[in-house]
Amino acid sequence: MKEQGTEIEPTVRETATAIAEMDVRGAATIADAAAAALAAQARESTAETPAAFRRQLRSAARELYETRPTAVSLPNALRYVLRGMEGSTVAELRSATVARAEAFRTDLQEAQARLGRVGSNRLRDGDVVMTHCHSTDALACVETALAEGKEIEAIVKETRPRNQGHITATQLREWDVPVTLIVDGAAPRFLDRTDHVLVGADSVAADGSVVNKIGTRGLAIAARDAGVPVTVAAGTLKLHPDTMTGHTVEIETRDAAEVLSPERRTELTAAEGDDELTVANPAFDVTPPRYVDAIVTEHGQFPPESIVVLMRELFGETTAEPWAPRVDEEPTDTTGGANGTGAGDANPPNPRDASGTETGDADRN
Ligand code: RUB
Repeated sequence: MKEQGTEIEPTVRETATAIAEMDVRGAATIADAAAAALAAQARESTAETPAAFRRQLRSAARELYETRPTAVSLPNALRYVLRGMEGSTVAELRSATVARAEAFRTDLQEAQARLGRVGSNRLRDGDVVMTHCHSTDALACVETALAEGKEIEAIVKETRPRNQGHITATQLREWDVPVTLIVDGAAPRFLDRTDHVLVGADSVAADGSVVNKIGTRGLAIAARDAGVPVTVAAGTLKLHPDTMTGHTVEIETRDAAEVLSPERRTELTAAEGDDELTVANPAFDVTPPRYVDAIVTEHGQFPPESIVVLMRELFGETTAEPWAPRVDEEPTDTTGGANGTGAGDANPPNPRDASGTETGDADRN
């Protein structure tokens, strides 16, 4: 059933729920799912006018956008797809939007394969990599190295509270990589037999700061102390255009129950309803560029401090919320809905070509 008034297709709502509840997770996978959901919205829309069609697509984009705040791949994907929403009839708009979403998804896959080849160059036969969380970009580097005949071993941090390290361990075992699974606190102890720390990113700021799963920063600092290089595998979809104009990256805070179940909380505290035991559950942290050796993208590898050069090359002059109408777009309607007003033209941030503008910094959480 469609919800009255919004005309958002059920597929979009299902995808939004899956992202919010982390059934779909990881920056690249979220972007892919969001593009697929916009394609579904375009295909299934019963809009009778171009204005109604555009309004629905923007509402769908907003619904998807509001699921999780930290991975910039999500707004980047939405903006890219909406920018391809061109045409003067509903049929034209529909086919252009679907084609754009499909192109995005194909490009994303190709970009990850290219990134994997770049990242694999950093790995030698016999290397031991330490991973944190589950990153498809990081794993693409390992996959290519294996395909090139290199033997790779992995030390996999479990990554509390949601243990995404288990997903990484499963994938690596499918590829027959020897895996040692460790609790997060054991990482420094295992760094003396690690050749590379290899992690992904949810967002990369213009100053080269890397926003990734909570615990990445501590791992990178420990790795620097141990003399182990830190490689961040992050396709250009993870470059955060707004940080070029000084915006910070919002760090998602998740439910306390992920860390401490209500039952366990009751066991820990004598008093019923004791609110002096506070649980903090930030899902991501920011690793300053000085702890990162290289950011590996599908366009090559970069010292973090120079990622801004790539961002300037890829992005345009301004960005806008993904649902903002483009300046060259004819006015659609004035009846509300989710279409923004008067915002600038946002060039498309996708693995092939992207959008944005000057230096900034990520949140220092
Ligand atoms: C996932 C996470 C991953 C990045 C990169 O966090 O931090 O390292 O998203 O993943 P969560 P990828 O599980 O909370 O979404 O390389 O697959 O884009």
